[in-house]
Amino acid sequence: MTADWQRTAFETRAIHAGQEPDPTTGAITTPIYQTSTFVQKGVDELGTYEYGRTHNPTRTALQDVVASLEGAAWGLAYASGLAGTQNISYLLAPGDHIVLTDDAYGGTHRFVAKVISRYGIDYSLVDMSDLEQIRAAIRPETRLVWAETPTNPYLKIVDIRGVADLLQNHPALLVVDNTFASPFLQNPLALGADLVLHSSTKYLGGHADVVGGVVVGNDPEIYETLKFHQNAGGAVPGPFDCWLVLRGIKTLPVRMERHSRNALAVAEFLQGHPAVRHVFYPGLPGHPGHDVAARQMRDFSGMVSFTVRGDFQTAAEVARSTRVFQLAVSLGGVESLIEHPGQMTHASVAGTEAEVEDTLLRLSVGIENEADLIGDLAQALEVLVPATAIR
Ligand code: P1T
Repeated sequence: MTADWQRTAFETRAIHAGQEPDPTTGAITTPIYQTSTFVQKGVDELGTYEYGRTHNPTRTALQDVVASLEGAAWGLAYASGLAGTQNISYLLAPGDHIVLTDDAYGGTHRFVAKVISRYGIDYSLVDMSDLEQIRAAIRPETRLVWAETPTNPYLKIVDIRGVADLLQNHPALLVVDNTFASPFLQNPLALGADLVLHSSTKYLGGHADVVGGVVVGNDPEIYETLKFHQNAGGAVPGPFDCWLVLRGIKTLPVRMERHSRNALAVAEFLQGHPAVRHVFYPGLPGHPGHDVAARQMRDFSGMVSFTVRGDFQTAAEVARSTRVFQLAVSLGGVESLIEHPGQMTHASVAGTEAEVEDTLLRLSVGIENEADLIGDLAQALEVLVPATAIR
């Protein structure tokens, strides 16, 4: 007997939804169906599965659990977050227009500005923490409004319900990249979004050992279009990668609680430090998006950005000097990371209107001991920032 998982709480669904014991062996853990093809009953009689690009049972389990956690009717898993973004772009046609957050992951900006713009799709970048700017940017031919919240790397907050209300009488779809929040902290569909994208490389996977993406939604026609193009294009995840994300998701709630707690402590520490100019963390009461975040998120997640007093060299020196925080792109794993967006994750936006400050550093605060994390930042800031830079 199994429970009706949809009636259970998030923590229970994270472990069980889409993951019934294996029907042939009773294995409690969803098997890695490492197979490229599935035997048919006859030439015109398929089983449930047919070919590994089209679908795979381990992938189905992953799609079902993320859909359940986001309150969605369906989910599709991809080879990366950007493969999911690319798949969504197939909903567009030449002449269409996108409104994109001016503070998106650099790869998302690059995909819109340097790839699909070549196929007759125009775009506007706006500060989506300001609903008026979104309203002003929407055109009759706008077909996608693409939000991230919190944004990457400035942790701006977009009022998801506010944007959905703006689009009520407009055919544009609202896509929310929910990577920085994870489904444990924020469910955009419940706030009026049409599609939710995750880079499952981040919090869903949670252990910096897999690259993947997931898109969820409710509209069956959009599902059919995306599914068709995914199969036609082929950017699908392998069964083992799906399994890694499935395993990560089981601990998502406990990890997100610790990420959020550690990040708040780190943000409070940085805020009081003389070598730090500004701290960006929506959990701080002084953050301009704090009230909206408190309304639409369960907690504030593990991403913290800050600018240092000084110049690029000062920031680079701090990034080189941490010992617990490892210098690397990506985020959302159990281990803490530090990076310089201007040179690393957002290097592709240099020279565009989306450029970031060169004194900006971004932290993915992991689930290590809080005092170790703060001690590490303290030694990097206090020992390595030249005294002359602290003014
Ligand atoms: O790397 P990939 O799985 O393709 O996901 C792309 C992506 C999409 N959305 C957001 C908000 C992201 O942060 C990313 C990837 N970001 C990083 C690698 C980074 O360090 O910011």
